[in-house]
Amino acid sequence: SSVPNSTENAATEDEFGTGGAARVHRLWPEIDRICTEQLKYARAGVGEGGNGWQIFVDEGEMKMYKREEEVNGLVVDPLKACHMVKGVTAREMCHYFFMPEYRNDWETTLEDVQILERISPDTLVFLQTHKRIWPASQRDAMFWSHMGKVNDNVDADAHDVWIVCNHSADEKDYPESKNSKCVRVILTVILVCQTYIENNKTTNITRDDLSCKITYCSVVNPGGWAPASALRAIYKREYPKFLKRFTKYVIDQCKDKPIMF
Ligand code: 16C
Repeated sequence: SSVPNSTENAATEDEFGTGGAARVHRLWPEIDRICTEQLKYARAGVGEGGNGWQIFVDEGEMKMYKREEEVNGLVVDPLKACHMVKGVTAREMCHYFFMPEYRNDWETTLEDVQILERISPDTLVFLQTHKRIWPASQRDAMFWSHMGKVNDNVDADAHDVWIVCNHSADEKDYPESKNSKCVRVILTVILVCQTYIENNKTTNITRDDLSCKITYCSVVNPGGWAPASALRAIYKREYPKFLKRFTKYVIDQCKDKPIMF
């Protein structure tokens, strides 16, 4: 375009495919920066053990890696998971991960979900209360969530790339989110999905031609005391359970619906 900085151009050529509404919000510079940073982090490989990633789940296409890290005595182990599923697109995966109406169907650790702000159709602020794990205090999480299409042409072999990025929001921006019975976790999560089409077909594409490559990265700081060994045992059980349940859910939801690119 000859007007690279116009609002109209921003709305159509944004790197994450976002419309104008989110772009004028006070949180947009942070959302844009964290999404770019997390996408780069998700794309970086796990190396051959040289950079600290240790595999802890190896079940066919699904692999999960962790790095053991602690901050002020709290376990904050970063996680990176890779998976490949058939029959769905990147956009479909991200749609079911992002949209609040489906969350209770696949997320098993939730007690309550509230939407604190609708910044735009693809950018929401959530307050979630999670199930309590005895003997630790109950946790909640307050985070913005952004879904977008990636248009940076880095993954040239993929048909398309979509992301959802969730990142803790600042309590001072949402003081009403305070709930005295919960300890607040601090989280950064990205789901990156790439669609692949068998033989690069362009016509008569059916679900049998589709594969979706998934990269999911998360760092969760428990925010307050939780026993390290229990916490590691919990996430080793909960992350594989989440990824299997979520991907099966999306496949089931999509199988009789038209393909959404
Ligand atoms: O990314 C996922 N879900 C998204 C949409 O909900 C979003 C949520 C992230 C939740 C982060 C965890 C919050 C703490 C949960 C407390 C654990 C309850 C377990 C109850 C078991 C009966 O990005 C999918 C998230 C998959 C969650 C895996 C669980 C990770 C546990 C990490 C340990 C947290 C500290 C707990 C301290 C007691």
